[in-house]
Amino acid sequence: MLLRFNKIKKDARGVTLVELMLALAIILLVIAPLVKALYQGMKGSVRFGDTNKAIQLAQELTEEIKQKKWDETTPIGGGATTTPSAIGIDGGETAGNKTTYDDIDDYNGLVEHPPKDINNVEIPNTSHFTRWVAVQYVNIPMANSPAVNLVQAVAGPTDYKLVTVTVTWDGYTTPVVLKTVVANIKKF
Ligand SMILES: [Ca+2]
Ligand SMILES: [Ca+2]
Repeated sequence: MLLRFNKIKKDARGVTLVELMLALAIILLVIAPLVKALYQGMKGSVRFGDTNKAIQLAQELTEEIKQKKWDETTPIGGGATTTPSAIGIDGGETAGNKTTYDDIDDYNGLVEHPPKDINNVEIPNTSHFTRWVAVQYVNIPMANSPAVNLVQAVAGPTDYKLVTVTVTWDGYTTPVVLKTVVANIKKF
């Protein structure tokens, strides 16, 4: 009887182990796609967050630039100038050091990786972002003009500067590009 009992017990354990293994296999089959979907969802969320952060970084730099003088030869906001300066930094200013910048087009050609605040201090948690700036003179044709493009790039000085801030980040697919036309407000 004792031998028979042991045999039955051994068989029962064997069946239980097989069932357990089958159950584990089924659980893995069910969980694996769920884990994969969850991982991809998290990756999507990160990309969405990066895009929002890139928009914020583009807006902040645009606002920083707009606070500067319209031109090296004008006050803040603009003013009469018969000889607008060339696009770019001017005498006594240092490329890449924004604390020396005092007019809009000083930012032309600026590349920030990582982005820096107005005091040229790195912005925390933005090490995987890069910002580029381009500034150029443009014309805005009159409303009745047949021109297809409302804003036209030109070589010579005008009363309008187009500021283009582009932001990219690790793993980006489409960069964030913010274009702003800043007019010279002639007060006198
Ligand atoms: Ca300047
Ligand atoms: Ca300048």
